[in-house]
Amino acid sequence: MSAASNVHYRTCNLCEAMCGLEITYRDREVLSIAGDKNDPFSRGHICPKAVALKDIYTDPNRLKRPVRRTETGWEEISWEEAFTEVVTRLRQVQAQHGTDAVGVYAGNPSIHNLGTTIAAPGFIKALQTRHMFSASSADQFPHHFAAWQMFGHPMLMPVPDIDHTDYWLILGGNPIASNGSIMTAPDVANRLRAIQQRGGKVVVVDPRHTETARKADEHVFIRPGTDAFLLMAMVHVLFADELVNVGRLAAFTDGVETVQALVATDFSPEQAEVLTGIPAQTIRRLTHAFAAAPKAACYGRVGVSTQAFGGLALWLVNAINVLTGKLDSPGGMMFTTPAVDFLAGAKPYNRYGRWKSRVRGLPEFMGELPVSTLSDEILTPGPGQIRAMVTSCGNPVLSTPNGRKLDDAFASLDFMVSIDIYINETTRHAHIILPTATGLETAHYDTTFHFLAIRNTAKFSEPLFEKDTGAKYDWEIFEELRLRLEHAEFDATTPLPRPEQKIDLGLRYGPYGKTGLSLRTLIDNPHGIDLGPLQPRLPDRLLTADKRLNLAPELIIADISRLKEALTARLTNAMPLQLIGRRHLRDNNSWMHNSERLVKGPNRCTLQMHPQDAASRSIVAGQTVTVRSRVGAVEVPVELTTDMMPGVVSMPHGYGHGRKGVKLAIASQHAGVSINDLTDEQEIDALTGTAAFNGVWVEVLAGENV
Ligand SMILES: Nc1nc2c(c(=O)[nH]1)N[C@H]1C(S)=C(S)[C@@H](COP(=O)(O)OP(=O)(O)OC[C@H]3O[C@@H](n4cnc5c(=O)[nH]c(N)nc54)[C@H](O)[C@@H]3O)O[C@H]1N2
Ligand SMILES: Nc1nc2c(c(=O)[nH]1)N[C@H]1C(S)=C(S)[C@@H](COP(=O)(O)OP(=O)(O)OC[C@H]3O[C@@H](n4cnc5c(=O)[nH]c(N)nc54)[C@H](O)[C@@H]3O)O[C@H]1N2
Ligand code: SF4
Ligand SMILES: [Mo]
Repeated sequence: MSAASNVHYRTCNLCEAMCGLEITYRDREVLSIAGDKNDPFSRGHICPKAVALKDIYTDPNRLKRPVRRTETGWEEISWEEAFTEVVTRLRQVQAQHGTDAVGVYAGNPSIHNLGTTIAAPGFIKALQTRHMFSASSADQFPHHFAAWQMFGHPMLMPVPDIDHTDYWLILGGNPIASNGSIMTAPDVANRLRAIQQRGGKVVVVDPRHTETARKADEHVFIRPGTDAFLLMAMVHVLFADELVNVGRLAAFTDGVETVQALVATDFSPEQAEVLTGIPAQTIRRLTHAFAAAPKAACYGRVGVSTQAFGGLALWLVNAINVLTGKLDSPGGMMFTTPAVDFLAGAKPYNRYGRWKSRVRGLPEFMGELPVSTLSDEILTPGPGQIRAMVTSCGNPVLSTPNGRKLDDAFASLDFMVSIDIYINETTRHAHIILPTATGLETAHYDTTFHFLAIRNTAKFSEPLFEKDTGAKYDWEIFEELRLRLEHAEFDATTPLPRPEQKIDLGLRYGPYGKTGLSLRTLIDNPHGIDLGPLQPRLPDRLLTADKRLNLAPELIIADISRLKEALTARLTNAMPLQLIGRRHLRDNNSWMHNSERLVKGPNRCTLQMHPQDAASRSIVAGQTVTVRSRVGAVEVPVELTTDMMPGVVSMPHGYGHGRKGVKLAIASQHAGVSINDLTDEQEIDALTGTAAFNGVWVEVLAGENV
C-alpha cells in the first residue's frame, strides 16, 4: 500500500515574482504543482515555469556529484578530490601569476538561491581578485548607478507601487512575459487590470508591440537605444510647460535648477522626435498626462537599462518621478521596507572606480568590472591576465555580448571550475564542475526580492525533499572552498552555519523584529506574511553623506555631453536594421530548455521582422535568413509581424545549445542560435559599463550563409 500524499508550500525561486506554490507529493515524487491561493502576496498565481521545478528535480542530466573533464569524457570524482584539486589549481595560478589571474563570473540564479546569496561572497573575497564579473553588468547596473548617485546606495532602487497607481508608464519592460523585474509583483496581469478598473491608465514605450502593450491603454513605438532622448524631452516639457511640482521632496532635494538649465535650450520634443521616432505632440501629451495624474509611476527596465545610454535613462526615469513629486509617494515609485534589511547600518557608498580594467580601462563598480570585457582580460597577454576562471550560476557563453569570443577565451584557460548543475555551453569548458543541490531540495528566503517587492512581505520555505546522498548544498561548497583557501583548519565534524540562521538574525534585528518576527514565525506561517503596503521612507532612508537627494549628480551630468554628441550624429550606421531582445513566458534566460514541457510547441527562437522590411529584402515568412553584425552571423527562421517597429528586428536570448560537448538532451533538440553571437562586446553604456544589448546594428539577408 502506498503512502498518502502530502502538501508542501514554498516560494518559486525561478524568477523575481516570488509566487507561492502548493506542491502535492508522495515519498520523493511530485504529484502536482499549483498556485498557493493562501499566499497573501501571489494569491494563487503561477506561470508555466513553476511546474518545471519538478523537471529540474528529476532531470537525468542534472549533476549530483563533482565531475572532472578528461580526454575521454567526464568522470565522477569524490568531493574530497574535487575540493583538493580546485583549491590547489586556483592557488597555483595565483602563486604563479598573481591574485588577479583568477576571474569570477556570478550568474543570475546567484540571487535566486539563498545559500549562494549568503555564502558565495565569502569565497569570492577569499580569492582576493579584482577580476569579478557578474550578470549585473549585462542587466541592472544603470539602476544601481542612478540609485547610488541620487539616493546614496546602489540598492536603494525604487519600485512602482502598482497596486495604488493610476498611471503606469512602462519603458523597456514586458512584465506580462517576464513577470516583472526590479519590481517583485506576482500576478502582474491582474494587478495591471486593476489599475484600469479603477480608471487608471497603462502606457508602454517599446520597439515591439509586446504582450504587455497588448493589455495596456496605449503603446508607443520607440527606436531602440533612444529612451534618454525621449526622457530628456519629457523633462524639457515639464519645465517649459511649468509642470514641475517636487512637493514634499523639495525639503531635501538638490539640483533642480541644474537639471532645468540642461534642458533650457536643448532636448526639445522636436529634436527627440527625429531620434526616437515618437511625434513631438505625443511626447508633450504623455508628459502632461503623467504630471496631471495624482498617482503615477514612471518605470524603466531591461530595454532601457541595457543600451548605450542606460545610465542616463535610469537617472532620467528617477528624475521625472522626483520632478513631478511621484517618488516616495503612494501610487508612485516607492522604497520597500523589507523584513531582512541588508542596508541597516550601511554607510555612504564609494565602490566605484577604485580600479580599472586592464585592457580597456573600464572603471570598477560595486566591486565588479563589466562582463563585456571579460574575454579581453582572458585573451590579452600581459601581467594581470586571467588564467583561471570560477563560474557560478552562470552561462556567460550564451548570455553576454560576443559570446563566441568568450567561448574561445574559456577554451584557452589553464584552469576553470564551475559551480553549476549542468554541463552546458559554458561549463563544458570547466576542468571540474561542482554541482549544488537546488530548487525543491533547498531552504529558501528571497533576501533580494523581498527588498524590491511592491508590498512589504516575508516568507520562508523549508526544503521539500532531502538532497541526494552524496550531494552538497551551495553554501556547503562555498564555505568549504573559502575555508580551504584561507588555510583555515578544516574540521569536517563541526557543522557549518546554515543560511537560515542568518535570515533569523536579519528578521529579529530588522524593522519588524520588535513585533516578534523571526524565522519561527515564518516557519509557522508557510504561506508567507503580509506586512502591509509600501510606506513613504524619505528622507530617512537616504544614504547620501548629506542625507539629501541629489537630482543632478556630477558623474551623470558629465555624461550628458555624450548624449549631445549623439543628438548631432543622429545615430546612423552602415547597417540598416537594429536588433533587440525578446523574453518568452516559458524561457528563463539560458538554462531551462531541458524541460520538455517548456520547450514543446512552435520554435520560439525566431527573428521577428516587420513585413515591410522583409518585402524590401525579398524575404518570406518562415524562411531561414542570415543575420549579420560587426561581430558575427547566425542563421535563423524569420517570423513576419507588424508587432515589430519597422527597422527593428528581435530575437530571444539564451538559445544556441547546438555546441559540441553540451550535455542537455532535450535542450539540444531545440538548440536555436544565440543572439549573443551578434551582440557586440565593444558596445557598452560608457557611464556604467553595461552591455548595450539593445539597438545592435545588423543586416538581414535572405537565405542561409550569405
Ligand atoms: N542579448 C541579451 N542577452 C542577455 C539578456 C538580454 O536581454 N538580451 N539578458 C541579460 C540578463 S538580464 C541576465 S540576468 C543574464 C543572465 O545570464 P546568466 O547570468 O548567464 O544566467 P542564466 O543564463 O540564467 O544561467 C544560469 C546558469 O546557472 C545554472 N544554475 C541553475 N540553477 C542553479 C543552482 O541552483 N545552482 C547553481 N550553482 N547553478 C544553477 C544553470 O545551469 C546555468 O548554467 O543574461 C543577460 N543576457
Ligand atoms: N519568462 C522569462 N522571465 C524572465 C526572464 C526570462 O528570461 N524569461 N528573465 C528574468 C530576468 S534575468 C530579467 S532581468 C527580467 C527582465 O524583465 P523585463 O525588463 O520585463 O524584460 P523583457 O521582457 O526583456 O523586456 C524588455 C523590453 O524592452 C524592449 N526594448 C528593447 N530595446 C528597447 C529600447 O531601446 N527602448 C525601450 N523602451 N524598450 C526596449 C523589448 O522589446 C522588451 O519588450 O526578466 C526575468 N524574467
Ligand atoms: S512567475 Fe516566476 S516565480 Fe512565479 S511561478 Fe513563474 S517562474 Fe515562478
Ligand atoms: Mo536579468
